[in-house]
Amino acid sequence: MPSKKKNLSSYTPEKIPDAKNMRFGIVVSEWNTEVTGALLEGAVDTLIKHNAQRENIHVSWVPGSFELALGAQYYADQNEVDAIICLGCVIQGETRHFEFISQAVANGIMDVGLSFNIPVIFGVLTTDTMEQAVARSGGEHGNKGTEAAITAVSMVGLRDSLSK
Ligand code: DLZ
Repeated sequence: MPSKKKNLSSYTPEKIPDAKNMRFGIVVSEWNTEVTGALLEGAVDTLIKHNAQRENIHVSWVPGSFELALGAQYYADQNEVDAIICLGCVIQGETRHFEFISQAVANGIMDVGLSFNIPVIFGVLTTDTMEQAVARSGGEHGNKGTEAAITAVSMVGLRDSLSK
């Protein structure tokens, strides 16, 4: 378990590849928009910080996290982006909905990435409470959107370095 003060988004910017020529699709869930909007802001800010061009960052909203994988597949199918970032927030409720959605989203996102051979990043918070989600979307534990963006840039960088 991370300590209360640990910022999970800490990283060394110099180690991240330059994203100037990279193209990104971001799929965001409308459920818990106050959280997913903050994840989106963290992701976009981070991509731009690493030199991605604003016109190369495409954002699409889907109704809920369950739809993230299909949204990602639409992007992958068009073959016009180098990486896809999925952002969502699933909060534990009183029923088993949480487990079904979380598992399905994780599996679906993994499937799209492996099927299309493109990085599809799992930027989905799965928390017990809204407070935990807020702490991880620009609060004391950082921003999972930032982490997702860094992962996307790193994976495209890895692809490029291996294809040289
Ligand atoms: C239905 C539902 C519930 C109960 N909770 C969440 C949630 O916490 N986070 C989220 O992103 N989406 C939730 N959804 C909506 C589902 O993801 C999906 O949009 C619907 O089941 C329709 O397929």
